[in-house]
Amino acid sequence: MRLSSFFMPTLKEVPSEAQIVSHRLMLRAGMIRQASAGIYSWLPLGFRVLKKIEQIVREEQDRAGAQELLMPTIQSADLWKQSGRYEDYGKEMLRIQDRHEREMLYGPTNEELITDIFRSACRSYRDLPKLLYHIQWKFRDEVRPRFGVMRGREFLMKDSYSFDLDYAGAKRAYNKMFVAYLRTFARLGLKAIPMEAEAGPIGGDLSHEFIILAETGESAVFCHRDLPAFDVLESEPDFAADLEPMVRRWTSLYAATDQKHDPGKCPKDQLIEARGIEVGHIFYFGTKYSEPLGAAVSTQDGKPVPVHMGSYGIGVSRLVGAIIEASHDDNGIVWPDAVAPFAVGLVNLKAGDPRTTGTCDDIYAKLRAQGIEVLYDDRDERPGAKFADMDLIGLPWQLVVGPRGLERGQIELKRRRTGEKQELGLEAALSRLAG
Ligand code: P5A
Repeated sequence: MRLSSFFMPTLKEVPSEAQIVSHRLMLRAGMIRQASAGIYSWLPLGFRVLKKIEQIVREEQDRAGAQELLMPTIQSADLWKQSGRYEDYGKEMLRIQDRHEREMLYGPTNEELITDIFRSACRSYRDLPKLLYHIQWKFRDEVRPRFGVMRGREFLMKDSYSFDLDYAGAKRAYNKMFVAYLRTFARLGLKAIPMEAEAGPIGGDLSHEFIILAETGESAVFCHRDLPAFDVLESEPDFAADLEPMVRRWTSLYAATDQKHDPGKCPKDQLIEARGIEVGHIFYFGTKYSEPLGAAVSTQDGKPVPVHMGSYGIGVSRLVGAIIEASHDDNGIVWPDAVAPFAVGLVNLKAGDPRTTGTCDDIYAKLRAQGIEVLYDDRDERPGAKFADMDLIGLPWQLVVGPRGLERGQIELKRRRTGEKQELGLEAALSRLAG
C-alpha cells in the first residue's frame, strides 16, 4: 500500500478527550473515529489490526474444535422473556421496536439465541457435545463508555457456547476454552492471566477472567508473582485429550479479581497487586438457560434432561486497545508481529530523487511479490515527519532508503521495538525480512 493514497488521517495534536494512552494513540494514528459516545468507525489501519486479531481468535477456536456460525445483532425480546433476563438486564440493553411494534433488542450477548438454535435441532444425547461460536458486534448501553474501544457501547466479541450432557462434559468444554484462550492471548503477544471471577449477569458458579496486567486497567487484581512467567506456547496441547491437568497447573497458584480476592487465603509475601484489563471471560452455568428455554436431550434410557451449558467471551475490539496498552513507547505504538497492520514500513527519504524512488519502487515490488505486507511512504514530506509517523503507527520493521546510503549501496533496517538499526545491502535487507 502506498501511503500517498492510503486513508490514514493521523493527528498531530493529542486529542483532549482521550484519557489513556491506547485511546490517544489510536486516534492519533488514524485507526478509529468516534461516531457517537462509545461507538466507533474503524478506519483502514485500525480495521486491519482488528481483522488480524479476529483471525488468530478464529484459528484457536477452530483448533479447539469449536465451529463457527453467525447469529444476527438484532434479536427478538421473546427469548429473553423466557429466560427471565429481559427484565434483569435493565438499562444496559438497547431496546428497539420494529414497525409492527414488536419488541426487539440489539444483542448484548447470545445465550438465549444459541440455546434456541440448539433446542430446535438437538434432541438426543447422541447430538452432544456441541461447541459453537461466532464473532459479532454487541451493544451494551454502558453508563460510562470510556477509554475508546476498551469500554465501548458497541464492541466486537467472540462468543462461544457449549452444550453437554452433564457437569463432567461441560467441564471438558470449559477446559478446552480455557486452554484455547491461553494460546490465543499468547499468540497475540500478550501475557493473560486466568483469575477466579464473579459471574455477574451471565450467571453460574464457575468462572475465570483472563486479565492483562496494565496500569490503566479498570479493575484491581491479585496474583502469585510466579504466574506471569508461565508459558503456554512451549508445547502443543492435544484438545482430544484430558486438559484437566493443564488447567490445574494454571489455577494452582493464587489469582483473583477484586470481587473474589480473599486476603485470608492469598500468599501475602508472594503476591502481585496490580491493575488489569479483562480481555476474556468464561462461564459454566449448568442449566440456567436450558431449563427455562426447554433445551433438553433424551438420555440413553429415554429420559429428557436439560443440557449443561457454558459460554466463553473474548473482547476482540477491546484487545486492540489492550495490546497498545501493553506495547507502546513515548513515540507511539509497538505492534507485536502477529497483529501488525503491515509488517514493514518502507520510507523514501527523497521522493523527488529518481534513484531513491527507483530503488524504493523496486523494493516495494519485491516485498509484495514475496507476500510481505508493506506500507510505502512515497509522500513528498520531510524525513522527520516520515520517521515520526512510522514510529507512531508502530510497524515492526522500518526500511529507510535515502540518496546518501545508496551512494554506499546501503539501506537502513530498523526494528521498531528495540530501535536497533542496521545498514545493509538491498538483497541482505530483503532476505532478512523474508526470514
Ligand atoms: C461470554 C460470551 C459474556 O458476555 N456471554 C457470551 C458471556 N461475557 S462478558 O464478560 O460480559 O464479555 C466478554 C468479553 O467481552 C469484552 N467486553 C467489552 N469490550 C468492550 N467494551 C465493552 N463494553 C465490553 N464489555 C465486555 C470483555 O473482554 C469481556 O471479557
